[in-house]
Amino acid sequence: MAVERTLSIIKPDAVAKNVIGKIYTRFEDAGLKIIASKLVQLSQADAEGFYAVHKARPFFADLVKFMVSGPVVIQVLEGENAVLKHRDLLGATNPKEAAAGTIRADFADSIDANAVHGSDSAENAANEIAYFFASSNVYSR
Ligand code: RTP
Ligand code: MG
Repeated sequence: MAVERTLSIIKPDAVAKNVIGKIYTRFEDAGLKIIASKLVQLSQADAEGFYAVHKARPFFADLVKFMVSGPVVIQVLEGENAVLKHRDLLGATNPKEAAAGTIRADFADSIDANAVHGSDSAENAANEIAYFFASSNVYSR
């Protein structure tokens, strides 16, 4: 199994609930290393650029509005099969459909406020990581 990197964002709802540490513990317990991390308030342009792939979708405006509604925590996770492993930890996009014990089942309220973003492929992960972090601020270990 290849060592991969993925981009993870703890969204405003989970930051507001004060569960950053609980979510980080789940990553660490699954063998994912946090190799870059920052707490930031995204601008409208940051959020629109990040979600540009969803620009034509009906939920785009609400998604961007939600992502700028408060600070987020952005991290790069590294480990074997990191992209899929992280998405398995998150569970289904809609928390009502997320399996018991997943992050979204335990911490998310709705399909909009669904606690954490995760890259959906290694290729998209590389682009998303570069969008938020200079390579000099990613510390593989
Ligand atoms: P994410 O990108 O946040 O990890 O979530 P995902 O891959 O599971 O879902 P995606 O299809 O990429 O959608 C991005 C985010 O948009 C919101 N969404 N709302 N109202 C809706 O039908 C709808 N569909 C998606 C969700 O917050 C989702 O995480
Ligand atoms: Mg997605």
